[in-house]
Amino acid sequence: MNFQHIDFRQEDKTALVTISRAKQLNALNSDTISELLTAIKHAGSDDQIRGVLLTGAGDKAFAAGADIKEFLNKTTSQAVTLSRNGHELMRTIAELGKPVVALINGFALGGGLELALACHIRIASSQAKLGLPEVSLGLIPGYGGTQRLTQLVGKGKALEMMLTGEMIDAQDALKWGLVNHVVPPSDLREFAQSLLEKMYSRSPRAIAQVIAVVNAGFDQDANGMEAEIQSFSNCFGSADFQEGVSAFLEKRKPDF
Ligand code: DAK
Repeated sequence: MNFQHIDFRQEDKTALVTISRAKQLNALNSDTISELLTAIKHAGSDDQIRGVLLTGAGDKAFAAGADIKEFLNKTTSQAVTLSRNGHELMRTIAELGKPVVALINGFALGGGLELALACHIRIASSQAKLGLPEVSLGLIPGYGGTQRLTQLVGKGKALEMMLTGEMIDAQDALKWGLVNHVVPPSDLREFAQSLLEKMYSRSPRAIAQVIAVVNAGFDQDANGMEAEIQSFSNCFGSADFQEGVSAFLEKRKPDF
């Protein structure tokens, strides 16, 4: 797939999506958001792809936020379109039935951190710096950050980050539960890929169901426990369940 602001590469079962605006610290302008949305939707609909790695080009930034320079030229109606696309991107990632892993290779600030928060798993390089500095621009996080950060780290730490606008380092992010793992910068890709490989050996159908049911628990219009009951029972009719149980009984690895 050809894009101007991102790089999309499929390597075996993995889609590697890289925001490629390194000079602007991978700041998210509206075209980048549209391209990311197209790429993620494609990854979701292509059966050959079983997982997504999302990162930023260069060694300095994952994404240093929404493109502040673009804010100045936007009319109100353009801002509405930007807002809708951004929200759709975050929702599409969060609801994708395949694992999406953010490789936080540097600054993840503002909308950039919100993008990482929408992913299912976050792996940070030991050099990464994370923050929601919107209050210093007279803004608040607008791509779900107020909610998703609070879900991950709890109200106290989330408020501290959002009210001070200060960055935290990767070790604090790990301690607070904001990232799953911290690794040396050179190990980021390999570590994330090995995590994905474990998931590829499991039932893709069950993986999609886990993501959906966990999300249901955070959706005020849904009932997470009821979603689990439905989803769990639906697994019994699936070919993946037949294969998983047969493989166990036949003492072999399942072939999903
Ligand atoms: N936007 C545009 N350009 C950016 C940028 C950004 N967010 N961050 C960095 N750059 C550009 C710099 O302007 C500079 O470009 P030139 O001057 O060379 O042309 C280049 O990237 C390198 O940056 P620095 O020279 O500043 O690099 P340093 O190492 O000195 O500093 C830094 C790195 C990350 C500390 C610094 O660049 C910085 O503070 N960046 C801004 C961080 C920030 O405030 N991010 C935005 C947060 S607000 C919405 C929903 C959500 C949002 C918006 C709308 N709706 C619902 C509509 C989200 C808002 C945000 O993300």
